[in-house]
This record gives sequence, structure tokens and C-alpha cells, in this order.
Amino acid sequence: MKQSENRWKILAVCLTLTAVLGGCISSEEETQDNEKDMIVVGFSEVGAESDWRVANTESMRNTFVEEDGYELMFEDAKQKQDNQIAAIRNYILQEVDYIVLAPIVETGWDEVLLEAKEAHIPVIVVDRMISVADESLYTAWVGSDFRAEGDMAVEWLEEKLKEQGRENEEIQIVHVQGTEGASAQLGRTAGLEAGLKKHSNWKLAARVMGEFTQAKTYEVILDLLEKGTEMDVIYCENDNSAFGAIQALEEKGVSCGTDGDVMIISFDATRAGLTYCLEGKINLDVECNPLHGPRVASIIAQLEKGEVPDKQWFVSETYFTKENLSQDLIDSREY
Ligand code: GYE
Repeated sequence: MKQSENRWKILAVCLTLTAVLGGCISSEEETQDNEKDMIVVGFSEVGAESDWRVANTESMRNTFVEEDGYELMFEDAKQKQDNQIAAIRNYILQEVDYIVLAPIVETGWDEVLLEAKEAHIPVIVVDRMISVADESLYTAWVGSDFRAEGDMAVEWLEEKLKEQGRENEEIQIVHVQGTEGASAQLGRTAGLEAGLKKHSNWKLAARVMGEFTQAKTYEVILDLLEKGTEMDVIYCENDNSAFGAIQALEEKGVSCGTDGDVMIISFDATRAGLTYCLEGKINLDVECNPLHGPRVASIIAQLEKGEVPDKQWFVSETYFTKENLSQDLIDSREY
């Protein structure tokens, strides 16, 4: 090979190497830039106790996707506050950009949220509320007005009993409570309490813990039926509780719903709940919207722009009975 040819070959190799290395460096820079641009969200979810919860988790997972510039870290707390506290501490260590907390109960958050505040990580609370001495420990909250939901149910019952000419009759109410200390339990319970206070003929036949699950409610209602507890109404604090109550009633041959002996009041209005409602097994299903993903994303978008989001954002809701439902409506709903 001639010397000049050799020189060209060496030059060509050098140029190729430079291009490849240059490419490597620039793609590494790009990756770093991408990582920098990604918004990292650490979400601590309550668990998977109900259809509502599953829809809530899906809403978060579908919103905080890579294509939209998010990295989502997800922890299922399996109904234990200690797990949520550990998850938050982990998110702080990982230096996430935002912490999203769906708290199991309202109290017990001050210490860990102070740690998040000291790490300058905004905390967005979803669904249930928190009760903290210093409101600056969280940036914003979005969820439902659970007391208003309870009031809606009570107003409906008042009207229904009037319509049936039973407004002065003694009405035996079984109250199935959700997870103790959760806002959804506290608000819905407060609504019923007010109804019981207002109507001296409304009697609390029993108050039992259903923990927002079908299995637990089935168990406690079965037990009440076996004891011979009288019941005209079962006030279930969510759809899955209503499913458990209906399961127990059916097993014992007690009819319920629009043409039955026991009225079923429920909350959530998930597709499964509304299907029971359309079938006439649930008399009333008060809506509780779990689709918080896009709402949290819009709070984050505001924060990214340096804006101050509203401290509290109540989602507006309605209620369903067999009369205002159709299969088309159920099919058109997202959860
Ligand atoms: O009603 C229930 C879920 O906090 C609003 O939690 C939520 C409640 C919902 O397990 O189904």
C-alpha cells in the first residue's frame, strides 16, 4: 500500500471514531437532559380494597406516563399507615419532584410531612384528607366532599320514606362503616348521624365495621342476620360494602333493593355499583369520583409554572337511582 493511501485510511478511521465518540457523548447528554426533564412523582396509594381504589390507581398510572414526561414511582400501602410513612421517606431519599399521598387516615402525618417540607418536596394529597397542625405541610388537596355525600344520602332517604308514606314509621338502620378514621368514613358517618338526630323515628339498629370491603361486610351482615337484627335500611359506606351486604342478605333469603324488604344505600357509583343499582338491588348510589390523576397533573402543571394552586379542590358529584340510570350511561362512565 502506498504511503499516501495509508494516510487517507488513518484519517478516515480517525474521522469515524470522532463521529462515533461524538455521537456517544451527545446521546449521553441527551439522556441526561431527558432525565432532567422528567417529572418524578412518588405516589403512595392506600391499597386495593375496592373497585373505587382500583380505578383511582389506574387513573394515576394512566396519567403519569413517560410519553407525557413523567416517571411514576408507586407504592401500595396495603392499608397500613406505617407503609405510607416508609414510602414517603423513601421518596424523600430518592429526591422525587412531587409526593402524592392518598392517606389511609387523617391523622399522624405531621412528622413525615415536615421531613418532606424540609427536603423542599411539595406534597399533594388526594382523595381522603389529612389533619395537620401546620397547613403548610402539604401543598394542595383534591378529593370529594364526603360530608356532602352523606347529606345527599340522608336527604334521599327522607324523600323516599315520605313518598312511601313511612315518614313517621320506625325505621331500623344498620350502619356499615368504612375504615375507621378515613375521611370517607368520617364524612359519610357524620351525614347519617345528623339524619338520626333529626328523625327520632330513625333507629340505629346496629353499627358495624365493614372496612370498605365486600368480605368484611358480608361477614358482619351475616352475623347480624343470624342474630335476628331487624333492618329496614343498610347504609353502606361504599359499593364493595354494599356488595357484601347484598351477598349476605341473598344467602339468608332476605330481599333487598327497590322491590325488596331492605333498602340499600351505597357510595362510589362505580360501574359494578351502578349495575346493581340498575338491577334494583341497590336503591341509591351516591357518586364519588376516583379519577384524580388528571387533577393532580393539573396541580403539578400549575406548580411547574410557578403558580399557586388552590389549597383544596372539591370534585362535584351527584347520585344515582334506578330511575336516572341506563346501561348506556353505565357504559359511558370511565370507572
Ligand atoms: O369510597 C372506597 C375506598 O376514600 C373515597 O375508599 C375513598 C373510599 C371509597 O375504599 O370505596
